[in-house]
Amino acid sequence: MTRGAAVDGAVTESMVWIPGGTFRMGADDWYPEEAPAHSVAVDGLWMDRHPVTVAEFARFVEATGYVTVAERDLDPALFPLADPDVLVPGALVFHATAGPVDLTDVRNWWAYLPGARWDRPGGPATSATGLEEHPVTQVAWEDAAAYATWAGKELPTEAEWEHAARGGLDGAAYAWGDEFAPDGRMMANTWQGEFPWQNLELDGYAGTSPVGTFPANGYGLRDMTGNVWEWTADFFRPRHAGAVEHACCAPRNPRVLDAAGSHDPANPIDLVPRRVTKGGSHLCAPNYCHRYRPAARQGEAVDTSTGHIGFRCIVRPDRSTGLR
Ligand SMILES: [Cu+2]
Repeated sequence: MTRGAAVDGAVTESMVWIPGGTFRMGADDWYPEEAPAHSVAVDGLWMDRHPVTVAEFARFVEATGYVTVAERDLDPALFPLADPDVLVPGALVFHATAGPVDLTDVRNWWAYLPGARWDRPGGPATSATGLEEHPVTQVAWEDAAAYATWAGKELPTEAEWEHAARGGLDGAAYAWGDEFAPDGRMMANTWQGEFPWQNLELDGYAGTSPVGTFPANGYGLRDMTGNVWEWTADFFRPRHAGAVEHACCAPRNPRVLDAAGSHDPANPIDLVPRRVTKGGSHLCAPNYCHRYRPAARQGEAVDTSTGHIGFRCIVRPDRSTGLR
């Protein structure tokens, strides 16, 4: 296909062409959910240069009247053990602690704040004024998918996202190579210092940052690492499917469409399926979560809205010519 053929409708200057190819997906030397590393082939596609911003999401809400998951009442059937009185609209907001805490209990730094939502991401007393060029947060998976549909786009699969994040540096630990801060330069918005109490802000930001603040990867994409985790289309599995070691037989455009098996085994009463998020966030720190890498992945309940998850969209060339 040619670039020109696809540049109409939803595909604009805000997107970049990601060439297709075969790459090593996953990693064997980090967290178990990233293994096994295996060859995967994906087709070329158009991808948003940066995560969807607050300003972009505001245009969507203004045009459609869309109400995000964090603004809706919660379904008691999904929370059988919860007191219905506490099932009020809201979202998860991070708060730094005064000192070191038990890192196995996320409740030490996450609080469910009634009234927190995409345009009040820090809680009801906050606003998104001044954050217009930051990634939108407090969006559940359904919100991301609804935005994508409105924009004439889609959410990427995990394989598409990871291939794009690598920027052509096949097998590198980071999106820019194997060194975290080459020549001392911070390449992404992550957490430096001891999470969750000591944020040294060597990268200049305690929270999210305006999209495009940090260098682009090899494909011209910004913020594929850090700033916010990004929703993908795939349901989560605790490991990648087994490796096929011959390039001839690498899975092509794999996707995980089955919600069964995506649930958190540590939380058997949780009936909400999980989708894959990618890229790590401004809260990823070496002492807690070294996930500011293309191979890193987390399963997130689809109804979760937090201050460190956003998304970006893609357009596949087979669809792009018919878009308005
Ligand atoms: Cu992390």
